[in-house]
Amino acid sequence: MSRLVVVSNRVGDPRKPSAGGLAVAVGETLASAGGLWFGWSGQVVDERAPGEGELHQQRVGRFTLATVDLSRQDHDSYYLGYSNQALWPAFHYRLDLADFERAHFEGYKRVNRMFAAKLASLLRPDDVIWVHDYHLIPLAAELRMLGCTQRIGFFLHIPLPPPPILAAIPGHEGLMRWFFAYDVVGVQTQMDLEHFVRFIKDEARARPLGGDRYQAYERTLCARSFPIGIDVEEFQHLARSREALETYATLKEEYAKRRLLVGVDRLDYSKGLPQRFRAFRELLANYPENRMSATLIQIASPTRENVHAYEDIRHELEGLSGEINGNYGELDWMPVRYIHRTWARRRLAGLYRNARVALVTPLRDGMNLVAKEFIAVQDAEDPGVLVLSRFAGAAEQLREALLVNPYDVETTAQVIQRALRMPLAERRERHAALYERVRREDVHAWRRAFLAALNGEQNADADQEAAVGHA
Ligand code: GDG
Repeated sequence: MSRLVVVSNRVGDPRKPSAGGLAVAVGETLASAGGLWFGWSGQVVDERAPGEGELHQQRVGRFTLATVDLSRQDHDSYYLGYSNQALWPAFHYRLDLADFERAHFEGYKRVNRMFAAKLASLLRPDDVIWVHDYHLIPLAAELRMLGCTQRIGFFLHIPLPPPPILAAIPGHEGLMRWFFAYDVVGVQTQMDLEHFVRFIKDEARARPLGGDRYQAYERTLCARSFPIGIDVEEFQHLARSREALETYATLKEEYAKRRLLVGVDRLDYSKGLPQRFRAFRELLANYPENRMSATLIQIASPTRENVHAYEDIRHELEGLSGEINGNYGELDWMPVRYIHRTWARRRLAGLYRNARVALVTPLRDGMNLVAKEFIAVQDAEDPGVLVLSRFAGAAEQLREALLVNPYDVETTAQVIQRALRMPLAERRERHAALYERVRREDVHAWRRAFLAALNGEQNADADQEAAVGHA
């Protein structure tokens, strides 16, 4: 059986409860079948020269974690610079926020080259390599230049914008060549896939070979959508933990007479937080029955704080929550609880379960796992309502949520009002349909489908176990 090699910018120890979706998804496979997980160690070393990094290897159960440190210059150009100030905004349709500085682009290529060199030294001829996300698009091309002929797949966790936006990225022709070094390119949604296919046909003159196969630059790739899911059982297990139950009990008591709305996001401009706060303000202004009652708890966990655009959004949110609380708050009721800290994952589960309404209203999102986590832990007899942006990847699957256009603040407020007033029978019916899909299309189905495609299996159906990484 081939060995699975997973490559992602950050690696995680899947045994830790803080491990996120990817760690859980690939960790389970690696833990049972063995393999290698390769990525950045998370360490930045000031005295190191650009393009150099020390390789660390650690045995974790049956698999190996291999990580590389980054020099300060590499970290700033590859990670903060090109990945998060050029590709992240551009792929989230925000060319206005993108900074295509040449030096950052050079750093991005340099780090991918360095990662490829370190990784190549660890590879075996029959390995199957699964690369994750926008930080590492050139990795396969670099590996190919070193003579690697293994099957290599790429999964993009963020959205793939339409061709005119991609075409605005300087050097986008190079992006195409990088993609064609992979055997499989996976995206989150059908819409992302349509964008990708249009782009490779228009810009790389890719020739369709039938099915989901395309040929260009003397290579053939398979392009397909693989919507990522969550580990439903793992999250339900967290919801039964002591911390989750404590959080649930505390909130239940405190908000006995109120109606709780929740939002949980990394503090990122793609998540539509100012628009969400404005919609909530509109709700209080237009539907006064919600005053002294509706309370929005917004967890906005800090990320990438040293990127300028993130500072602006933080100030905007502090201003908006202060304004709403100032205008509507009473001695014994604060409409917005804005928490700019990371919460324990277990507590999140308790928070979701208390909420009458979840507001998942990104302006653009690859998938959005919070929407699925919320559905997974609702009480089926008395479930909360999901208000979901039509621009989240999750909206392609979660059709029974109340879908909104987050830019349309007034209509979003109307929809939130509808969610708050939704009769029990309708809540149950919608939840049952959503839960069924979240459970069926979970993270394990996602992993199996991707690995089956990467193994070149004809019928890469989610129900089939892949030969590689058979968990
Ligand atoms: C990328 C794509 C795609 C949030 N706050 C806290 C916390 N979280 C957890 C949530 C959830 C995860 O972080 C966020 O996942 P999302 O899917 O919402 O978004 P991104 O982080 O932007 O992830 C996205 C995803 O990749 C997977 O492919 O869906 O579109 O952008 O699990 O619960 N966790 C803890 N404390 C917090 O305060 N512990």
